Amino acid sequence: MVEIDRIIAAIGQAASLDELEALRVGHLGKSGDISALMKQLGGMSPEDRKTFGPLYNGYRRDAEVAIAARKGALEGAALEARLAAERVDLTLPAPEAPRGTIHPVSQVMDELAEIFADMGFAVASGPEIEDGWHNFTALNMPESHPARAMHDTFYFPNRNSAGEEMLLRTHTSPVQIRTMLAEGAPLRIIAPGRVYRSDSDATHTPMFHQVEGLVIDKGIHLGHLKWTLETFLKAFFERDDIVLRLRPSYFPFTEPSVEVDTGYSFQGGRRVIGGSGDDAGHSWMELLGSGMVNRHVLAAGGLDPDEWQGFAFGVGVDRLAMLKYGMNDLRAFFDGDVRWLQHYGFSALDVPTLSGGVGTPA
Ligand code: 2NM
Repeated sequence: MVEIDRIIAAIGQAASLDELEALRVGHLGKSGDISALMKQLGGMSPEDRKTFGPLYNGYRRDAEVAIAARKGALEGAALEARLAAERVDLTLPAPEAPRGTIHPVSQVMDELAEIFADMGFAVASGPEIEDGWHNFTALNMPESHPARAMHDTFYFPNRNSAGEEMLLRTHTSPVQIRTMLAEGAPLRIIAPGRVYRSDSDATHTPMFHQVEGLVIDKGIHLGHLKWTLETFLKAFFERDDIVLRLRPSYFPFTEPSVEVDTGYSFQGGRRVIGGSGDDAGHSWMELLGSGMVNRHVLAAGGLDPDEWQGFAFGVGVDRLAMLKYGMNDLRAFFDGDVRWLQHYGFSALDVPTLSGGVGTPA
């Protein structure tokens, strides 16, 4: 026999959520006494069921309502108790300074975004898992192109639904293709990000960071490219005596292509950018690749090459960081050693701005 009034009273006096849950299981759980009554209904005569059905369903509903009410009351009381116990003393001294630092790669990427924003460039991004069309074909590297093999690409075992081979992007250029297709021209973007090549020694890691830039407009020529790179490097290295040397080169995606060298000298055992490479005590160092965007690439980006011209460039972010901040081993960038991060990291509060200076070590 179920005494519903006693059950309801016990629920109303449950002292904790655990105790309440035990009561719920005991009455409404699979082998609970109210559940047992419900099961009896199936074997009853129609007349009995008419009498006991509403009665037992009433028991169940009353128990459920009582449990919900008690649960709300217990939870409310627990919250009240916590609010009464917890205190924030706003007069306490500030905690010890945060230990985390901004990684030099993040710092340099922030600096690049700031410098190029000042010249009207937006930051574009795209997927690190790419298809062969965006990473190669659209960049004037068809399936047979030797550069496709030269890139030491990480391929996925399966092709996508369009039959394209899938890979980890070997450069950020597919972002430029995607941006041309999505936004059209004119365009001024930089695409910073992770890129992947199967390569590993003191100066190469299988993942590294690149920033590429793309300008598309009418009447763009190599002079615009040289001015842009000179202005960028002066702002980045924070000195006016940056001298560039443009050498003819070859990239599938640009025509003509130029390799950009900067003058540097050794000071205190490390390379310092500045001066002409032909000055006494100076040499030239290869720093960037660039050129006028090949008309096949513009066409792949959905643009009419007879109407629009563009220049593009690419440079390693990790290498820029090493040159500016004096690290000598690229591999340490990705070891996650907190001592290295303490030494080379930046304060999160030291945001690069053109007015305040881009990149003063913490
Ligand atoms: C480089 C060197 C030369 C480049 C080309 C393009 C695109 F997609 F617009 F055609 N983006 N980046 C480029 C050109 C990159 O890296 C060494």
